[in-house]
Amino acid sequence: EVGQAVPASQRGSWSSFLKSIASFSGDLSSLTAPPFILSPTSLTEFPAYWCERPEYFAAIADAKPGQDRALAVLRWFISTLKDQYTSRNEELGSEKKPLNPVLGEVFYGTWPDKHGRGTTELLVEQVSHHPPITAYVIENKTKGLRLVGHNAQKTSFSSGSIIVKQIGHAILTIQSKDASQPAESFLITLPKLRIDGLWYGSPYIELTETSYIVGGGHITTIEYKGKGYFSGKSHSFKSTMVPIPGQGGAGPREIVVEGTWHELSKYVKGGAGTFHEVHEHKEEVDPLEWTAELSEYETRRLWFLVAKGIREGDFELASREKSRIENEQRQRRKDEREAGTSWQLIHFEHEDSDPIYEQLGRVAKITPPTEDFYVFKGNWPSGFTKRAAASK
Ligand code: CLR
Repeated sequence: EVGQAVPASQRGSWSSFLKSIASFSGDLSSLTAPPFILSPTSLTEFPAYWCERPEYFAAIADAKPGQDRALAVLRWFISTLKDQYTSRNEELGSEKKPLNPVLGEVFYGTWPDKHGRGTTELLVEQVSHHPPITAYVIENKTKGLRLVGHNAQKTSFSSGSIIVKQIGHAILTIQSKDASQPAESFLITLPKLRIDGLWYGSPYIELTETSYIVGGGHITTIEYKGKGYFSGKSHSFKSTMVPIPGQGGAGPREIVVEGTWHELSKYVKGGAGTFHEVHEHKEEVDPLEWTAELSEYETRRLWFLVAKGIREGDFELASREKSRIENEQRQRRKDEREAGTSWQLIHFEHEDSDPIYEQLGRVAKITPPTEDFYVFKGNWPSGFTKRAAASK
């Protein structure tokens, strides 16, 4: 029966929501969904998933350049998937519909320095509203690591599932400890998602197809499968790392790792034993305090009452506040049109192509041959410096 997990009073609106997604592809964020499926979290908070296990991020800088480092990048990448793709199910009971960020919405936060791993800093900006695009930077200055990327989604509907193609990529840069050496870059592409369980009202994500990590003289191809494939288990993956011809260096020619990305993976070739075990312990980002300097568009401040309404079941409050925010946005855009101005990005500059993507992507024959990019201007708000000083 439709919607076992749907409150009886919302079954009607859940089936209309399902009908509307079936006959629609593009930007799901604009569709109205019933209250039970709403999440109080804005998509600008999602880039924090890249760093909820900051020690694996830091370990990339400590690894030896070459194969060891490429493995450290892969281990960190795999360590982020559980939080990225299963945490709403674990914490909220199912996948939910996140809040759709407004243009210029920002989210800032840090993870503290512990055991010499350095402080990790996160800066996120919503750089487009239609279609929704989120740009982010994650930096560990002590270790010389910086991850810059952006994210958009193309959604379609196929045999009862929502298919989400992730648009965008991330570039990880590692500054050498020897300042005369050039920085090293890794290109990271993103998997495709399938959202199942819609009929019952308890959506969950499975990853499908392939994503890549290219850099450090190696290409890693990660294949994702659900139940009934490699290991017969949900959330399975198989990664194959090979040296880039002519750049390989020492080490086995091919390293294959297999397992599940939310639990345990093992070497099946070019190594032995456990590759990675995902521990329960994760660290949520600590957002910067609201100060006068922080924009009114700071995510948690902007959505405070909407989120409160959703959490407390006061959907009248949630929808009133959501309409207020949306109307204000429409007014802003209208004012800009009339004044002949346009919204200026705060922390990023848009480029139509990305030379690092082109260069590393070509090596692994990744398509498309180029992608646009949001270059970080380096303007961290002073709240980061103040927090760093206070923690000394
Ligand atoms: C955003 C980027 C993150 C990984 C990630 C995880 C979950 C995805 C989300 C991304 C994009 C928006 C998303 C969400 C799951 C559900 C939601 C696809 C890719 C859609 C818009 C909502 C569908 C509505 C049903 C749940 C009813 O790094």
